[in-house]
Amino acid sequence: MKRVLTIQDISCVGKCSLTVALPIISAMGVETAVLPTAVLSTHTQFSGFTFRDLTDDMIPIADHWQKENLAFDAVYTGYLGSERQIDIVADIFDRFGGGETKIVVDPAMADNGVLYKGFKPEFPAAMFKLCGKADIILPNLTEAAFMLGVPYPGENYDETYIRKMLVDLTSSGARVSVLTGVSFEKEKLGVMAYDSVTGEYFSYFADRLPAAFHGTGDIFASAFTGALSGGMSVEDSLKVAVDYTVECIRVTLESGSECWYGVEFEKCIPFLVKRISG
Ligand code: PXL
Repeated sequence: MKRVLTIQDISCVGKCSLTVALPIISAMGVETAVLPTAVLSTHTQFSGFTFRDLTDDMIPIADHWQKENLAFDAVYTGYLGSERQIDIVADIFDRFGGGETKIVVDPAMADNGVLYKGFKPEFPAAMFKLCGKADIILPNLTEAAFMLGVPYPGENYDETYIRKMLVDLTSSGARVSVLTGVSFEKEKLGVMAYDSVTGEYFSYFADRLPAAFHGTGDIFASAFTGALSGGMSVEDSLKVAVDYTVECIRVTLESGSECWYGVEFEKCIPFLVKRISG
């Protein structure tokens, strides 16, 4: 059985990070080991959340795994709370990466042109350095702009701009860069990717639905990692992740839930399982 290690926080309520990665990757038939970086009462879009930092536990946990000779088919990181955590994660990549192990970094730290609450302006540069250790990185346009030190383009970009951004993202050292939330036509939304070894671009779009929900980046990255570590190509894994994310948004829109809370990804797990076995 394939085994993924995912390193991110537990936001107890709020459908993101580990509460999304665990069920989604497990449902895809891949064992999901976790390294929780912090426990928050909710994600940081709520006000008044509690925050228990677990940074000091990360190295002893990794030490134990090494003693036990544990290995992972993929290591996938999401939201990380501090530059110190980034340094520890870089060390964990060195210890458990290499060989066939795929490293996936979702630099979850910003959206809609702004950094999430609590991140200092220096944080994106540290995250960009971590991206250099990854096989595949999955930023949205906001995260990419922050890491490259360029203005957030909003919706004012074309394919040439995105291609350049993708190439610039691989200057970190990451082999494959993927930009999420890309749109070249009003009715379509999807992803574009660049493989710096083959020089090839890849894109995949779905119909744009009339709402944006919090947490869809984590759903996308989790489905992508589950598909990839299950043996699919990067391109097929991106298609699975786009299709699943769109299905989650469609079902949530139908049920009339609030956009800020998150999508009803649980209802769409049967779709995901069928999608990867079809
Ligand atoms: O990736 C979303 C996310 C994860 N974890 C925490 C967050 C957020 C987004 O706001 O606050 C703690």
